[in-house]
Amino acid sequence: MPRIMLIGEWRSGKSTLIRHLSRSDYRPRKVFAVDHHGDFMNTPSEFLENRRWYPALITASAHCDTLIFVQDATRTTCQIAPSLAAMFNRRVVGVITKIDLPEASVQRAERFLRNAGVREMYPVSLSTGTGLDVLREALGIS
Ligand SMILES: Nc1nc2c(ncn2[C@@H]2O[C@H](COP(=O)(O)OP(=O)(O)OP(=O)(O)O)[C@@H](O)[C@H]2O)c(=O)[nH]1
Ligand SMILES: [Mg+2]
Repeated sequence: MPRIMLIGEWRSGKSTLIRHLSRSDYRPRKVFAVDHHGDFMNTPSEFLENRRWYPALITASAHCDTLIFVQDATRTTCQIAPSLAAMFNRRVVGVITKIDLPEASVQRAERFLRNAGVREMYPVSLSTGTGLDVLREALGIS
């Protein structure tokens, strides 16, 4: 299984996504640091929201095969910097969460992720499970 690092804004669904993909009861430590859980690495949203933490993201990504940029489909703004994906010499996958909510727009989330340099995207609902099988297959997770 590939080592996977998750990056995303506050409340975008990073911890919930790790719980689903790892099929375990992941409870993140509430500390301002990269959090390891099996083959998953969770990152604090502050690392994305403030550019002074980018070096921390780049250092942590050295141990990963794949990065997931998590984008909440209900958000009307995006804090992922333009072309951020290009900063990592890794496969970057976009996961669009909360597509079950009425205010969600997959199209808008796709636009945000494209702007961040992401080409490969998977819309999911972590509430209903929609899209999770396709995502697992794309990531090579059983
Ligand atoms: N309806 C719905 N709720 C979701 C979905 N994904 C996540 N949530 C909810 O969104 C909230 C935030 O999810 P988290 O997994 O804690 O998000 P996070 O990115 O880890 O948040 P921080 O660690 O605080 O940055 C939780 O209440 C989740 O249950 C989804 O696809 N649909
Ligand atoms: Mg979390």
